[in-house]
Formats: sequence, C-alpha cells, structure tokens
Amino acid sequence: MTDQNLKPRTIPKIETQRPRLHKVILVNDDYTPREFVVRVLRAEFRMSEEQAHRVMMTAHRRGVCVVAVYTKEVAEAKATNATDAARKKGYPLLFTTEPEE
Ligand code: TYC
Repeated sequence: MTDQNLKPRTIPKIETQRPRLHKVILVNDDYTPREFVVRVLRAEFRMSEEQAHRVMMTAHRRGVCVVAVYTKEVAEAKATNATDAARKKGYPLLFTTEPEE
C-alpha cells in the first residue's frame, strides 16, 4: 500500500445552475384603451379574461405590474411582440423586461 491518496481533492459540484428568470412588466399610460390592454395580455400571455383584467387594473392603479416570468429570450420576445401589437394600432402601450433578483 502506498500513501497515494486516491480520493478526489475537490467534491464535484452536482447542482446545475438554473437560468436566471426575467420578468415581463406592463407599464401604464394614459392613452391605451383598457380593453386593448386586456386583449394583448390574453393573446400574448395566454391569460383568462379575469387574470388579464386584474393585471391591467394593477398597472393602471400602481403604474406597473409584473405580467409573468420566463427565460430571458422568451421574456424579451413576448415583451417585444406585445409592444409591437400596440404600435401597429398607434397606442403607446409598453412592456419591458428585467432580471429577477
Ligand atoms: N390607463 C389606461 C386608461 O385609462 C389603461 C391602461 C392600463 C393602459 C394599463 C396601460 O398598462 C396599462 N385608458
């Protein structure tokens, strides 16, 4: 028997890092009709009428509302699609994204 130590010196890290999620945020404005905000939320974020109405009213009253969280790419794509749908109708409605803490 030699005194060679066959044990690994470092314990391998077995957890895998989950990708950081990003929030999609709905921003209030004074011009976009409420019904249009609800329609966009339903179409792009697959919300029920009730959910979409609640999210729209939260943004309306508080200025912003977190709509959902996704991976960075999905959050950015959905925010861009939803914002573009509003631009096509001439509304200033805005969806932004930010990383979760
Ligand atoms: N404030 C808008 C209105 O009174 C409705 C609205 C709600 C617009 C939420 C944007 O993110 C928004 N017509």
